[in-house]
Amino acid sequence: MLRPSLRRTAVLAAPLALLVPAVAVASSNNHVEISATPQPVEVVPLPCFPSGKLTLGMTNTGRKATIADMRISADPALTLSRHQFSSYLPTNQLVKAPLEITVPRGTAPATHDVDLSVGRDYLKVPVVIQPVPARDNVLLGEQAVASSTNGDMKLCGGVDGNTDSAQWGASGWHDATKGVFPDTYGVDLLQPTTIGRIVLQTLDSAKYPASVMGIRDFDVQVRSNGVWSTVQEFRGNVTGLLTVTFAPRAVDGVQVVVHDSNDHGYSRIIELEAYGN
Ligand SMILES: [Ca+2]
Repeated sequence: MLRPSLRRTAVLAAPLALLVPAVAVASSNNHVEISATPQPVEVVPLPCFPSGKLTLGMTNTGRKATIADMRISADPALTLSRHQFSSYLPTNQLVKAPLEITVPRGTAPATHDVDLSVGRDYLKVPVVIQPVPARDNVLLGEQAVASSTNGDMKLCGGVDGNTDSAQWGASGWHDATKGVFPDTYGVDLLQPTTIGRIVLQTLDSAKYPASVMGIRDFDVQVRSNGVWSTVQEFRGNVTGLLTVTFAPRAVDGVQVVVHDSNDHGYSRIIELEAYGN
């Protein structure tokens, strides 16, 4: 479908060149190479699962700098974070932009395409919708909920499976209300799930130890039938990795209520996990 229609556009562009020189120069002299990695890209139908991340690229292989517009479209089963990527393109320089692809929970495994086009140039990227993986950590990829999220951070960062404090910027969460507490971070579960152990990682790296940047005073809570109850309180904490165990119970939510952090600024959580035992 895409190929013939693009050819038609290319053929039509030639006569237009006489009428609209500015457009014609760009389309006849400039060739834009489109790239996308990885291929195929995999998507898991969970709200916070770390998947469906594509890096788009445009390289102007013509002799003159130009401005290019990449059009991005896909099967309606896929939700795209953008439908256009526009950029000034110097010659022979790769210009990149991220594209996030998500699918609703319950979407059946299948392969679809994302179609990328710049003028006459195009690229089809296969998107493989995976089955939801079996998970010991029942919070992994589920819907995160927070009192606020700092603009540089991702709400899903605390349930993305990445517990590495060194990758804090890419995979952690912190609130947006500096010096104002409490802050809450947690997960809504779709249905009651039995858990008996919660593992919490606050920021704790060589550069940013928990004793300086981690959360200090906080309550770990679970929700059953709409009511939150505290399973453990921490006060004066200076440790990065914390485990809370309790008599297993069915819960539909887990959260951490932070009353203070060691820098008295932000509440930083790298990962929140929950297990059956
Ligand atoms: Ca994380």
